Order: sequence, then structure tokens, then C-alpha cells
Amino acid sequence: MNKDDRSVLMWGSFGVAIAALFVAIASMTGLVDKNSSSSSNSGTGPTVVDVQLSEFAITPAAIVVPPGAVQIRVTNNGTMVHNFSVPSLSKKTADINPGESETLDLGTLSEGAMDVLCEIAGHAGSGMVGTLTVTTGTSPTDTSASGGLHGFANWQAMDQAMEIRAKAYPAATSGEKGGQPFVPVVEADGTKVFNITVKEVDWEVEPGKIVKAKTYNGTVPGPEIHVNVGDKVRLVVTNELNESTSVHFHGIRVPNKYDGVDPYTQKPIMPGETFTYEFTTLEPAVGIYHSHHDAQVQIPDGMFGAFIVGEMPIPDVLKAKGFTQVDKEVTMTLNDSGTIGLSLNGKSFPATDPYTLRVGQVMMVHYQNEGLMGHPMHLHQPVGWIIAKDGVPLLTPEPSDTIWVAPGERYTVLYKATDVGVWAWHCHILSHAEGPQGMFGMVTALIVTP
Ligand SMILES: [Cu+2]
Repeated sequence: MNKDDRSVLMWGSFGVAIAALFVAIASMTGLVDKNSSSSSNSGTGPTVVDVQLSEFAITPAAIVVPPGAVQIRVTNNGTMVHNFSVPSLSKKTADINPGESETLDLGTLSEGAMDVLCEIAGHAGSGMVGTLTVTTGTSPTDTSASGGLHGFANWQAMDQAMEIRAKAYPAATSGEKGGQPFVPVVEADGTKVFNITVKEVDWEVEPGKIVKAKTYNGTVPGPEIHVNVGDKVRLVVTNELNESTSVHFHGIRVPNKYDGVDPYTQKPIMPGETFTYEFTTLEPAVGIYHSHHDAQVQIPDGMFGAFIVGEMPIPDVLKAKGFTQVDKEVTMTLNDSGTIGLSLNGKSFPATDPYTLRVGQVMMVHYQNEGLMGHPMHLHQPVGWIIAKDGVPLLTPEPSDTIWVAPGERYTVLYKATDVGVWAWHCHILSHAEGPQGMFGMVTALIVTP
């Protein structure tokens, strides 16, 4: 994303301030909660409150208990390691693995309010903060009766949390961007050589969410290959993983021996080995290069990249509608699983890239789905024209504002900007786009300027 995109949004990045603000808001709203985690207080025993950890929320965010002995039964319902800490009491659980629980004894508490958080680096900044309020005249929190408030004390607190998250977009993350143009080494005979190193890296999916990604040359997606029909292409793949791999060219016509399906067409590329794929591109394609070895893990964990051959033409029927040229051509790779999770081009909202167009400009989008589920991708405006399926031009372009992209599919769509504004662009399986803290995952925006 460039600086223009940011200034157009005028939203800015709140950075560390968000965490502090969040804590302050939670503090203000915590006192009134009577209906937000199942808890029990049998006679003189301790009050026991259930608290759930996930990416990236502590639920309930506002915990309320009466004075006396208090225990917090902490369960990690997420997919990453979390902990639960009450810094002012110097009490903290061990790091809790996904699916596991620990009961934290806080001792005997008197009236007051304190912050709680996950101390894993970056998690508090992503929203894993809350408050613990000790007060008389209130029932302990009870999430079984929390209605639609996800454990927030009231709707105002929920709105605040959602607004903070939404306004963090477009959030910066560390490291290189994925899907950048792959510049080949061109040999004397014109052969385009792509040197690919398969390696595991730390990948920041969204601020604070750093995962182990399996990558081509260190980014998710891998660098984007774009060659012409008739090009001689050589891909030299060196495997630096601690496991075997192979590379399949999805949607691209290649000789069988380079189809990447070990053990049939080649041996696996074992750790430390290099394998060379070499072929001449025979037909236009909107394809993908990706793993074909333990692919259900290696692909969602990051081993995919676009491989485009030739240029997709604008259909005459759309030229007649004013689609005279393509001003931008982008690939949007969908993913939902593995270490990366729900994401667009390897990033989750609010770290997804915004797209920009001026009124009248045309963008060509190649959707491709490298996840394990179908995703109906919806751009609020303008309506898209599907011009190709899996790289093959449709006989008649089809209009659609919600395009179902199944795993492995590619759709090429033209959008012509009509109205100024920030237009949301997201998967319409709503749980892929919104969580208890607001928008996340498969959400971005098209920003149209005059
Ligand atoms: Cu989805």
C-alpha cells in the first residue's frame, strides 16, 4: 500500500495507542456488567469465573466479581498460544495451548478495578485486553446470558471496540509484502529463470499475529509470475524446509513430468534438495504455482503464488460499455486455514491492502482460492463483470456483485469505478469477515476518488 492510499482514507494508524485506549474504555464500562461468563459462588467457596481466550479477544472483556476469594477458569478457544494476566496482582497463567484450560487463583480481592490482558507479544495490542472489576451489589459475570454483546458490558463498549478495530485499517505489518512481481533472470536464449527457495518464516498476518508460514522466497503469497505465451520458463526450486515438497502448476499446461505430483511424476523434493522445472508456455493462463505435497497443510500455511501467462483481453461487449482499457490488474488470493487463516493475499483485516481507483478507471481482479472453503466475494460497488473462469475467457461476460470462488478456482473480473467513496469488499460468509471484536479476516476496501 502506498502513502496515497493512506491519506485518502485519512484514518491513520493508531498503533500502540489503541491498546491503551481499549483498556481505558473497558475500564469505564466494566462496572455495570451483570450479565456477561458463567460463574459460580457456592456458599463460602471462591467465586469462579469462566474466561475464554481467542484471536484476539478475552471474553468477557469486562469481568465483574463480588469481593472475596476469586478464581478465573481460563480456556483457550483460539488457534494460537495465549495466556491471561492480571498485572496489578502479579498473577498470570502459564502459556495455554489451544483447547487447554488453567484455573488461576487470584486470592481474596477487595473492591477495585484492574486491567487484564494476554502477555504474548502483540496480542494485547490486537485486542486481548479487558477489565476485572470487584464490586459489591452485583452478580458475577455470566456469559450464558450475554445476548449479542460478546461479553462486552453494553452496546456502547461493543461499538467502541469495533470502531477501534475498523479505524486501524489499513494497519501496517512488518516484513515484505506478498505477491510482488517476480523478476526473472533472463538467459542469452531468452529463457526466464525463476529461482525459488522454499522456507519457513515468521509472517505477520495482522498486527501482533505472527505465525510460522511456509513460503516461496519468504512471502505470502509468493512472488507473482507473469510471462508471455511461448516463453521458455525454468523454475529452480530449493527446499529449505524440514520436510519434503513439490510444486504443481495449477491451471497451466505443462509436460506431465513437471506436473509436480510426487511420487508419480517426480520424487519429492527432499529437505536440502533442488529440483528444476522447465517448460515452454503454450497457452494463456491464469494459474497458480503451489505445493502438491502435504498440500492440505503446505498450501494454507503459505505455499502459493500467482502464475499468469499472457494478457486477458477485454471482451468486445464490455468495450462497448466503456471498458476501454485496464488501469490496474491485481490478484486477490483467498485463504482460510493453516497458520495464516482467514486472509486476502496473506493478510487479515485490518492489515489487508486497500485498492484505489479514480472514477471511470477499470480494475482487473484475478480471484484465486487457495483455502479449504468456498468464499462468496462481495464488493459493495461497482458490480463486477466476470470475463474468465480458470483463465478461459467466457463466451459472454456475466455480471455479479457476489462471486462464489471455490477452492482451486480462479475468476477474472472487471470492475469500473462509478461512485466516489470507501467501498467495503469482503467474503460474504459473515463469520469470515466479522468476529466478536468487529471486522477481521477477509475484509478490505476499494477506495474510489474523483
Ligand atoms: Cu469466506
